[in-house]
Amino acid sequence: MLDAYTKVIAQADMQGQLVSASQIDALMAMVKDGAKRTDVVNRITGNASTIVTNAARELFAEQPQLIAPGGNAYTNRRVSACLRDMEIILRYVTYAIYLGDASVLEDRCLNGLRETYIALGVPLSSMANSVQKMKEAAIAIANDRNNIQPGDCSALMAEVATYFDRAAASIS
Ligand code: PEB
Repeated sequence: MLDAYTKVIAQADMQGQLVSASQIDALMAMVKDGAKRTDVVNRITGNASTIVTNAARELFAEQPQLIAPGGNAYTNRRVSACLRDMEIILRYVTYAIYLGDASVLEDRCLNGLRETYIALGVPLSSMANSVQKMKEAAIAIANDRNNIQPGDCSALMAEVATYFDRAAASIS
């Protein structure tokens, strides 16, 4: 499990090189924007249940067959497993955002998840769709311009999007 700092150091170490000036600049920029990163994580975490339930509601409205008899999310037990899965994925995405690196998301959440879903008969494209819906909601909340000091968050928002995209791609 790596973060943005240990990754740069581990790579340089493997190549027997010093960390380069441009890599240090990139890490310095990350430190400078650290408050934005923690704010984004805080906003997503604080709104996690809203993000998950709205995304699930939208998904089931678009694909009612999922919760109809014979659907993979039919019965309350399976709907709750579904909400729980979405919440787990969202939580690991917040870890990746905080660390500035996707390895924790990859290693502890996504690794083998696709195979698990195939074994359980969870429809992969629907699951990936639920992640995309969480992405839209999470970015809307994280990038909400009310009550924040105005600043440029475009790079960070693009980075946040990549973690959701990575999760969706690995299960589709
Ligand atoms: C992954 N999900 C389910 C299971 C596991 C995971 C291991 C089986 C065991 C259980 O039910 O608890 N667990 C989950 C995860 C991690 C983990 C992400 C990461 C570390 O440890 N079904 C649908 C929708 C979708 C869905 C598309 C959007 O039709 C999800 C929600 N996951 C779903 C459902 C089940 C499940 C299990 C319905 C229950 C399947 C079943 O019991 O038949």
